[in-house]
Amino acid sequence: MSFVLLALVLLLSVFSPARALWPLPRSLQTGSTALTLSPSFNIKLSVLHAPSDLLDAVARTKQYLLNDKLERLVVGRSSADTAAIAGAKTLSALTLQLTPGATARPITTEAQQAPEDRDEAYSLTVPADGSAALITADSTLGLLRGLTTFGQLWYFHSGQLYTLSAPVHVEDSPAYPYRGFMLDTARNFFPVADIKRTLDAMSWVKINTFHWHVVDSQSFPLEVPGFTDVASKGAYSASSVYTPKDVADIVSYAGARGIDVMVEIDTPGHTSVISKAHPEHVACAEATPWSTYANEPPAGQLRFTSDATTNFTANLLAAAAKMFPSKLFSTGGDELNTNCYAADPATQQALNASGQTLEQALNVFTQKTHAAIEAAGKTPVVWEEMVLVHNVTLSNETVVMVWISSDDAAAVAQKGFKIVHAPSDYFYLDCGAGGWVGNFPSGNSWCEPFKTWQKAYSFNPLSGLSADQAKLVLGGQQLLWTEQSGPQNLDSIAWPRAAASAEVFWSGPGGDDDAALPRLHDIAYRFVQRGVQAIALQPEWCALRPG
Ligand code: CP6
Repeated sequence: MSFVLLALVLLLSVFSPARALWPLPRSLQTGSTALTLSPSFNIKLSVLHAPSDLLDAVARTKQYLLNDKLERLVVGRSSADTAAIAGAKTLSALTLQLTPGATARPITTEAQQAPEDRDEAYSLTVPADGSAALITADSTLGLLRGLTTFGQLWYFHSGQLYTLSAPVHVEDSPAYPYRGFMLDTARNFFPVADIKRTLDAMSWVKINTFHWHVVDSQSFPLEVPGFTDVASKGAYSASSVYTPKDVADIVSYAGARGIDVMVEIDTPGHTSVISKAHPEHVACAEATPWSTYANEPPAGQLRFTSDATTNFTANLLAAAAKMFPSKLFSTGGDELNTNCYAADPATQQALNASGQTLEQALNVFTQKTHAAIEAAGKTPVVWEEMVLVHNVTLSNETVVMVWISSDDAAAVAQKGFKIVHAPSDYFYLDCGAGGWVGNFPSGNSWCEPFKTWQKAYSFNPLSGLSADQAKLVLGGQQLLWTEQSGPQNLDSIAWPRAAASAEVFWSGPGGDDDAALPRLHDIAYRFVQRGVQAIALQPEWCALRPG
């Protein structure tokens, strides 16, 4: 019995050094020597012409170290550890070094490359003897990821920051190049400050893509130059609008945190609100009952059989694309309702005149809108229906988001498209639309079962895929649809749950829930310290153990 206990304690002391790290580095070696962080601790840049966003990241890291105060040891308990800290060596410097020959480009520039081109690898060494710690990387983005890990190593006790696991050596790089988080700002509006706070939280768990589902049928809060009437007539209010200045602010805030902003202008479905400014481009906006013509109210879809509407859409997308430096741009393509077009005289007339089927017309529309995206130097991203339901012709480069079921990934990969996993059965944070009674969401049918962090954490990106299909997986993301969410519950519905996929796609799948919980608890604690109201996953008591 006491042997089992001893074995358990030994096991805990082997695994506990990683308790505060999220996502878990891909290679981690730790010792068992105590080390404290000097009050005059300094981060030195051994980087020629360090870009300002790297300097800012250094300043933020220092701020977090001073601020987090993550307590694991309680005064009067764990006297051996307290004594070890009292007698520990002190770390007074961390050096950041770019690999010789590498250029110090802004983190923002590195982050805004195509997913496969981003270099997020770094190594981190924290010696046990108090000599300077070191982060090395080939890119400033890698240095940022290293800083994020460094900031997770430290606990707080009696006025001091310490680790009990020196020396530390980390060799790290992500398993997948796309690790995202999606926010819908159309069902309910989120002020810029909420989005920035979310970007901070994303960066703390090394999420690198903000999929911004900015507009939908209910509201159009994006002010697109040349198309300002769509937002002025389609936003919920004059203040519920993202101006080009707001967008630039969000994009640069994200970039400095190693995050690319991929915008989605969902077409041709989910576009009812465009009818406010351009009724001629929207079919069935007034059709009743809405439930025959759309999955949620209000019904209304772009008249893609019309040349004028196709040109309008291509120009709108091109203008929106100019606002975002990302290489990715989502044109949506989900949940198209064919009843709407069957009931639309203008669409039927156009089809009769051209001799096309609806599917052929959709193909032409998609070619033209995607050509506009490609002319802007970007790769189109679509929801899975474009491939599995409509079978439109898409460039091989197109990225397909699998959402209806995780089981659909193989069918998409079979067609040779790159995949982002966004499955509703694992990764939906919200309740979606639920059912509807009249014009109001009713019940939370889509929430059932609620997707726990454990559910998201159990996702295997390669499940059901052949070796060739597996190569097409770019990564994945959790998603927050906001029919029943708003700024008030943003933090608590998203965090720390959305950290689950961040680890799956950085560290790889197969993590054990019991081993993950203390680490997730610790990162959630830091979130709260830094102003993101992540929810508790366990009684605080559980964390107040030595380790
Ligand atoms: N809006 C848009 C939505 C959803 C999708 N697209 C959605 C569908 C089902 C559930 C949740 C959300 N609300 N534009 C699907 C990609 Cl359960």
